[in-house]
Amino acid sequence: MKQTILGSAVPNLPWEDKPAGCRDVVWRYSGNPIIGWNPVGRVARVFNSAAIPYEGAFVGVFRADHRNARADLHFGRSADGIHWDLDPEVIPWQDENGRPKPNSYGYDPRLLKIEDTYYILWCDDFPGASIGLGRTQDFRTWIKMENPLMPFNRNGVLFPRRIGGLYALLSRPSDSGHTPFGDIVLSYSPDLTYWGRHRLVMSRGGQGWWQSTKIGAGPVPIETTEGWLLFYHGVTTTCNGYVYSTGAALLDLDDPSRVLYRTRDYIMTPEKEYETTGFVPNVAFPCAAIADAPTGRITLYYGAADTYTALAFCQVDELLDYLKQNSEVF
Ligand code: M1P
Repeated sequence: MKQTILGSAVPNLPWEDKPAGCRDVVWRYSGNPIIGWNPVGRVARVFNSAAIPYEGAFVGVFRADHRNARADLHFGRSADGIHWDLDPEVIPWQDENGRPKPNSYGYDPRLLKIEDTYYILWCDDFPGASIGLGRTQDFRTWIKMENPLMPFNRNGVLFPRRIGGLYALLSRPSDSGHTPFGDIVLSYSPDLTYWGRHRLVMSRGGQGWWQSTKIGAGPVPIETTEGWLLFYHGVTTTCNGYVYSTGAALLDLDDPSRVLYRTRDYIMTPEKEYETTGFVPNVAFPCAAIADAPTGRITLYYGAADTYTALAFCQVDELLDYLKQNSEVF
């Protein structure tokens, strides 16, 4: 069998086959949501969170909205990627000199490994929304690094390897509120501190209204033989507020500001009750994707209605075929 995903095997990937008769290219886990209301301590809701394989099991960095409605980041572990043991305390960030450097707030984390270090990106308070960046070697000592970009900005997502010798970062310049605009931009850095060579990757809009208001990168891009597979959120504005759906795109491997394909239609939109009903209705917001390279299986972790954590699945070859046949690049 040809291997499309350039990555590792994850033999214990959480997975469920596509249900008979399902016509969608992405399908949901029948046990959703995997994290419900009030999972631990002061934490009321856990959603828009990130997980990766680690030492034969899984670890995650979770967006946890506390009972005072403020968001921060918590660490968690899981044997199977489905049942999570969340730390009741927030991640204890420190600066480069070991002094405590707590977040004012933190949300929408992404988690990845580059070379021998694990990196966490999140929406940080600069003041005002900006990209936060931190690192850890062991998920015990957490070092907060320089903010990569000036405020306001959200949805920072690093590529899992250097491209042309440089670190590459997707972000979505924004304002400080519930931003009514947003496109995906690429920036490069030689050292994770100084960023430049900014390029527009994708804009909101197109024929489909589902991504007419704003778009933002989702999980860390997956390297495939055909390009970087990027899941992203697309937002439309209705008379009752924003609706967050999920799309996918394929970016050029050497120059990821070049969009090769981009889904014309959403691949997932709020349909299930746990997506349409909650603290913020009508949100399906992916922040992590774990791929099992030999089988081409991809498991998405997404936040539902700013309340729940949920799983969805797809097969890389099927998704790439779908992308090629149902693409709109503008
Ligand atoms: O409430 C919906 C989403 O709103 C914001 O998303 P974005 O800034 O990308 O548009 C974030 O607060 C996100 O966490 C939330 O799910």
